[in-house]
Amino acid sequence: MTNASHTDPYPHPAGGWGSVKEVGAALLTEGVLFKGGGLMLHQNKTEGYACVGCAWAKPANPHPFEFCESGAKATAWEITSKKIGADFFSQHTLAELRTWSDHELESVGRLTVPLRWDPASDRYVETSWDAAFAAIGAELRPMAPGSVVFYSSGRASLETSYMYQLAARMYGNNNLPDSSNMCHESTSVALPKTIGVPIGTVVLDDFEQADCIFFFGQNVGTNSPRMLHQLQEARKRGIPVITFNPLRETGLLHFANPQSPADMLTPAETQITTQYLQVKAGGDSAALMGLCKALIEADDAAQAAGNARVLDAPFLAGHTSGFDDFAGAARATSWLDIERESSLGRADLETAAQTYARAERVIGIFGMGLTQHRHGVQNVQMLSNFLLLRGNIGKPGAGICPVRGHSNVQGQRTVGITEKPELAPLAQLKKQYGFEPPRHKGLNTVTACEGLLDGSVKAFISLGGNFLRAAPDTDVLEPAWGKLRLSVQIATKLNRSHLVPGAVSYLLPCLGRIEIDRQASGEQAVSVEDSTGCMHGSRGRAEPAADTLRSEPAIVAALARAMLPPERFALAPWDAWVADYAEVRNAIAETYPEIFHDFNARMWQPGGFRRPVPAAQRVWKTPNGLANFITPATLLEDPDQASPRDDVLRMFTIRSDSQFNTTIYNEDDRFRGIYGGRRVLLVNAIDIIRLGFAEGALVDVHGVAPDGIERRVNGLRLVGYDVPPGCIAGYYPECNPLLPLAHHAVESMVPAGKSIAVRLVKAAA
Ligand SMILES: Nc1nc2c(c(=O)[nH]1)N[C@H]1C(S)=C(S)[C@@H](COP(=O)(O)OP(=O)(O)OC[C@H]3O[C@@H](n4cnc5c(=O)[nH]c(N)nc54)[C@H](O)[C@@H]3O)O[C@H]1N2
Ligand SMILES: Nc1nc2c(c(=O)[nH]1)N[C@H]1C(S)=C(S)[C@@H](COP(=O)(O)OP(=O)(O)OC[C@H]3O[C@@H](n4cnc5c(=O)[nH]c(N)nc54)[C@H](O)[C@@H]3O)O[C@H]1N2
Ligand SMILES: [Mo]
Repeated sequence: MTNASHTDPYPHPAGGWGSVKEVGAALLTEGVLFKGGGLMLHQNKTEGYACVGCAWAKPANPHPFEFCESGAKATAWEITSKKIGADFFSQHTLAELRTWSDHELESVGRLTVPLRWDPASDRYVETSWDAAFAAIGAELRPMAPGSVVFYSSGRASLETSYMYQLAARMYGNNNLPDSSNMCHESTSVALPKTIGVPIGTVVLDDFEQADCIFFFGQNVGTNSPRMLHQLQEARKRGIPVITFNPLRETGLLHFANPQSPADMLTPAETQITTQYLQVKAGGDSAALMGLCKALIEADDAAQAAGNARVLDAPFLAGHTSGFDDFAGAARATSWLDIERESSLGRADLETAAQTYARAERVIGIFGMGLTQHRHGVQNVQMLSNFLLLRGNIGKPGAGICPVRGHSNVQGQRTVGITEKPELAPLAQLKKQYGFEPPRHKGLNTVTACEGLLDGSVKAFISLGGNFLRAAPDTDVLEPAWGKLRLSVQIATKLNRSHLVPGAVSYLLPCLGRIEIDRQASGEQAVSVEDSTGCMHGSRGRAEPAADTLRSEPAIVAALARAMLPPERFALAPWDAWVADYAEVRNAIAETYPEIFHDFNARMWQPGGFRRPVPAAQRVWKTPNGLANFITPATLLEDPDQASPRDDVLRMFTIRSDSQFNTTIYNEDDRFRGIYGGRRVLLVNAIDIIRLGFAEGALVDVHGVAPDGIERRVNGLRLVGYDVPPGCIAGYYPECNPLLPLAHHAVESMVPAGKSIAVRLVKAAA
């Protein structure tokens, strides 16, 4: 990796010709155009395959090209014609591969054969599937169930995920952390308390009826670009979009639809955001409190003057609880505190509040900018409070819209991937399979890391993902990982987590979702749940990278056979499931009839079939049967880390438009105008001078945490950037060594990657 980067502001809209060029380049480099001409036409289509990129909703009437630049890159990356087998590994030791960058590792192509780590030569050597499972089973059978972790990244299908959670529970634990633990877990913890569902209430149709949109901490142009179609349509109707983000993100500023000839031939681009508020990282609770205060005080004034109410009084009276407390807190909060904590001005917040008050149907969209904070749960609840004030939940054109990350991360939770036993249908599993599911709390991402550090976790099974790079405290965790007795990695591409072996380590290559999956009953389909709670079928269309690959359901079933006592394994029809995934769907429907009845028939419904979301009908599945206002505990981002020292900066970690999480397609960040290197920090010019540096200087970044552990990332280059003073941005995963494991959201335990306390030090020569 290099830090010989340069910057070049990106003057163009998101989408547009730049996007078309990038899509072509991505397909070409990976040799995809030659592999199957019409493949991309099947992306996100009924009877086609669901994109392996983000989880944004797939419309019932898709565009001919229902994909975006990011999705095309993800597709090209998965079905690349590059591949590696045993030869590759005979040439490289793990020690050598550990010196490669994330980009270099994945770009060698698809894994094709099952591999066993040979400690004597420090190389992966080819093994047979049978030998691999025999050895893995021999390790797992005698282990204490509590010492084994079953991680999953949010890409695996509903079918695979259901089988995986059942295998883990039959093995004897609820140790099912998933990528959601680092992502939208704050949402899943926040919303059941406020509106009684763990997911959003908005569907695509709502975008057509909304008359105002509020956007918090989500980078739509890069991370869910297909949503730009809904936003563009909404903007063409003239509705206001108000954005809260410390960075002025290209996709949130303007968009040219690469699928519209008119947009491409004329310079006409759509302005997306009508009011852009560059909130300080971690300042959203304060900003939202400002909005709520403005609305509540305007309502007080309207009542005093006998004018029409500003708030939706009948809704507040008939549907909610906790309003008086919350309103009292809002009135009591000073504008001084709000302005200081959000770094936004009162006048701007009042303007935004007025726009909100004029609208009848408001959607609140959010992403990692709210969830990955010490007060991530509270941030989400503040957005919910704000929407409830005018009854903007549970009516058409309005609602709360968390934008999920991985393409099936929401669905995994729906079919039982959770470490929280109370969220899994344990009684039903007991009835359906005749075993006693474990009732104790399992490990989440943070507690699994703690277990790795204290040695209580002895085996780590990864269904996809790149845990070592995605998790916090990289430099602390990596050495601990080496103490594992067993590491089993099920993956499509080589990554860092595969290169830090335990005593016994296997790397098992699987089919991707875009590939044709042939089993005994013929070609199989799988299913996923999108961000709006709609379930879609997905059928692979590309020839597999190798005929030695196995599907994820087949691997999970073989794992179950290897690790479970035979009589326990016999309690579920694993072999029949692998032969025909429709049988897994029947089992899912039996476990969750309300959501998945007639699963096989409904999965190809255009636009997907939606799971019941009672809050969308104003039925509140909360303990008191009402929607709850929750008064925030504090507006300070992190009282624990409050430091009087003014050389401590608040770092937020970001993704570029050339990455999917830890998968780095290339080193450019076109939309932000950063080229040729990710080892940079985006810093306000005033801070650069104030701290005695010059633009372009190399710095070492030191973590500032009360635990006394030295955390560092060395040799980052300072780039003067339009970011609020006191905040700096750096790339994930490169900056993860600076993120302390203990610095995570209250209640949800999502690592607080959007506010890391750091100091900059002149780079050691
Ligand atoms: N192409 C592509 N698509 C992806 C991914 C990818 O890596 N690449 N990842 C997928 C996954 S798993 C996820 S979870 C999603 C992530 O998608 P997002 O939710 O968009 O997450 P991030 O890119 O981490 O950053 C979100 C935005 O929050 C802003 N931000 C940072 N701190 C704050 C804050 O304190 N307040 C506010 N208001 N804003 C803040 C940042 O400037 C950035 O614009 O995308 C998914 N889709
Ligand atoms: N500092 C900081 N840290 C963060 C974040 C942040 O914003 N800042 N974001 C967090 C978030 S939101 C998330 S979701 C996590 C992501 O954490 P993970 O989900 O663990 O990581 P990914 O980078 O998505 O995983 C990529 C790997 O998945 C494997 N893979 C790809 N497709 C498949 C497939 O079809 N099957 C299988 N079995 N394997 C496959 C490939 O081998 C690839 O190398 O990171 C979190 N970490
Ligand atoms: Mo995510």
